[in-house]
Amino acid sequence: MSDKKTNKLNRRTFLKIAGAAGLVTGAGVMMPKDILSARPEKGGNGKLNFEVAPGQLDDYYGFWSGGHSGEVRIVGVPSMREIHRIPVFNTDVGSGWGITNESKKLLRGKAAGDTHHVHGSYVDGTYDGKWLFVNDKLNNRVARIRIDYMETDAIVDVPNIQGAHGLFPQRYPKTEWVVVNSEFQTPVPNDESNAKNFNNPQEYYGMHTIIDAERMAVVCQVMVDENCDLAATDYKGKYSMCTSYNSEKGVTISEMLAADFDYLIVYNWERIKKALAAGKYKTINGAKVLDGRKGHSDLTLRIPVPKNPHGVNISPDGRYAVCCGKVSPTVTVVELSRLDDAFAGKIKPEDCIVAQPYIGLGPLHTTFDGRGNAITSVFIDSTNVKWNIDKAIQAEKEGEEAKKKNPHIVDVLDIHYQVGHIMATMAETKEADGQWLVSLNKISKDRYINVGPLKPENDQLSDITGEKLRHVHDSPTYIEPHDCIMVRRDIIEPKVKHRVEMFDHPLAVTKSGVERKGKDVTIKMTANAPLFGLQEVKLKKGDKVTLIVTNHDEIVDLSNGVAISNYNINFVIGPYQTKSVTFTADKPGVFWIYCTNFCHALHLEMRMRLIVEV
Ligand code: CUK
Ligand code: CA
Repeated sequence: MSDKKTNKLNRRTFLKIAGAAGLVTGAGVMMPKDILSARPEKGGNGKLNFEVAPGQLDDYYGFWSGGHSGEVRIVGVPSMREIHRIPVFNTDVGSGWGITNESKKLLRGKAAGDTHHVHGSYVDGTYDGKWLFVNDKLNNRVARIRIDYMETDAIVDVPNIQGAHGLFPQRYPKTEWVVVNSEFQTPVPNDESNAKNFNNPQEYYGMHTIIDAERMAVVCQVMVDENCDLAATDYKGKYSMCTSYNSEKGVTISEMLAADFDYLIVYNWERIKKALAAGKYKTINGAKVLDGRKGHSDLTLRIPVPKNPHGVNISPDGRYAVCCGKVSPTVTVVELSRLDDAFAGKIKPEDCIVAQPYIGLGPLHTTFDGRGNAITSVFIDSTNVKWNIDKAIQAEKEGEEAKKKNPHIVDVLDIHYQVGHIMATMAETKEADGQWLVSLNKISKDRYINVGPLKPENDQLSDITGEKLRHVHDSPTYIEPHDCIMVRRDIIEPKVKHRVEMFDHPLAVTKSGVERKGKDVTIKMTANAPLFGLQEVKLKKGDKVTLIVTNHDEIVDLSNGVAISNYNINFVIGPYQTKSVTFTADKPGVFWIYCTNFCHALHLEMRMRLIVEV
């Protein structure tokens, strides 16, 4: 199908669904003339080169979520080369994640996940290069990745929620808290003790959960009537916020689309801390649950926004929250300095809104170039729309006539096709540098050679240094990044180690040997290419075996793989790293343990026998 046809189809379906609920023309939703007719001509004045020659390094570390692959990826920007994968909520036989004892301890039996939002830890409004945090929408968890090893080092289960979605770390003064939202409302608690409410959606609630970044434990949850979709924190450490598209408490699409307005909900951290200190919470499934429901508390502020909003992003100067309308073709600009007065009751919540410019059909997410411009992804139109924040605010002041001319629109870039998140380099920090933009497009269709029914996603790179957005590169990606951040290399690279500290692992092996206590056998083994520390190990059928291996090779990049034939065991260990597995020797016979990760001219000879005697 041609792109035109697909876009039309998408537009039609959208209008049908939206129209059925009587929405698009509803109050508060403008439909000015299609701005695309006034589209500035193609081509930009940016001059950046995306090509990175052999031996040259990228300027940015891109951290991509992997969607329902459950992982996080490292992509070099601007080359868009996928450099590494960090397993998080998935099983990854390449590294042994989900197979080793160390990873199983974190996964606790759940080696599937759905990562959407990956963000870095902050100090004073910019990345400190210490941690990444990522949500698991499937099993309602938050994981932390330590950047020095680029490995997941903690996973916290979040109780009382489903659809753990928007996630954002505290930006100022540093990341002590991380917030995560529940996109799906559920009964609270959601178990047999509350069975009377299973069929009563009016008693389903959303949660804005606060997690302690250091301890990776739930600090508290703020319960609201609405669902909590995307998340953001301000640059002052005072507020976090979420968009909500289901203020209706609907359980069907048309119910969720019934109202003309939903909300941007703002959470007041000072009041949350006071409420916690005053014991104003109920403990439910181990979490302190505060009441943030409408009319029940002063912890929350609801700013009405049209209609089923999606992304909320904060401008790098910390002044504005930009909230995308999704079903409304507008974005809503909220001035954050007005929140204090709104919480104090001096102004109405809607008085925090300073502009509501037209963007296009299906605005989803916004990013920033650090020069006063915002760029918004528009799903139905398949465009990235660059617009000027000050001009939008100015036109709003001047009134409807000024607004109709759409003076805020700077450029409209066609993308291929159906964009979700977009992100500019450093855009979620006060150091937004307006160099590159990545458009994470959901549908690649005819953009690559045909690989069957499941096509890759298409990540498009644009040079945004000029007035116009200049699309320069396409890059296919495996299932299914939703969001990414791009961090300057000088922030990350000095923090990343070439080898782990050997004794970070309490079981690091310095001397190979076998210990037996009844049926419990511990095999301790070194690996040093091309030799395992043992030539053979004899077991009895039924032994419960723990194999611990430490890689003693000090050469950078020299990893050893440890695989046990027919025992479904396979993991890799980097220099000085230790990993372990536990299994039952239930099959008698001779089984070769071999190195999977090519390590030496005698790599193929790097193997030993596991003899399981009857
Ligand atoms: S969501 Cu996927 S495109 Cu999970 Cu951030 Cu908007
Ligand atoms: Ca709604």
